[in-house]
Amino acid sequence: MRRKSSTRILRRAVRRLSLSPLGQVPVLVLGDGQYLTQSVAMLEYVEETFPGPALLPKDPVKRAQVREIVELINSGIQPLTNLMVARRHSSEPQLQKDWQMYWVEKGL
Ligand SMILES: N[C@@H](CCC(=O)N[C@@H](CS)C(=O)NCC(=O)O)C(=O)O
Repeated sequence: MRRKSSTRILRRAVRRLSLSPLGQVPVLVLGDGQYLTQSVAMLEYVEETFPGPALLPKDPVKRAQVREIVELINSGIQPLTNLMVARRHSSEPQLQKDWQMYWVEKGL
C-alpha cells in the first residue's frame, strides 16, 4: 500500500473543506464532480445507493426513535460543540470547554 504524504492529505482536506458552505467536514466526494455535505444526507445517500443492512428499523416508532437521537445530536448538541462556535462564544479555552461540556451533558 502506498503511503500518502502529509502534504497531499492536507491539500485534499483543504479542497474538501472549501466545498462545504460552513467549511466543515465531512464532505463526501462522489467521484463525478458531485459531492455531498451534511452527515444525514450522506447516510441516506449511502443507504439508498448501496445494498446492505438498513440503517433504520422497520417499526415506525423505532424509526422515529432513531431519528429523535439523530436530531438531538445533529442539531441539539453537535453544532454547539463545534470549535468555530466555541471560539465565537469565548477566546478563553476553559470557557470554550465549559460551554461545550454544558451542551454535551444537557443533551446526553
Ligand atoms: N451538520 C453537519 C455538521 C458538520 C460539523 O460540524 N463538522 C465539524 C466536525 S465534527 C467541523 O467541521 N467543525 C469545524 C469547526 O468546528 O471549526 C454534518 O452533519 O455533517
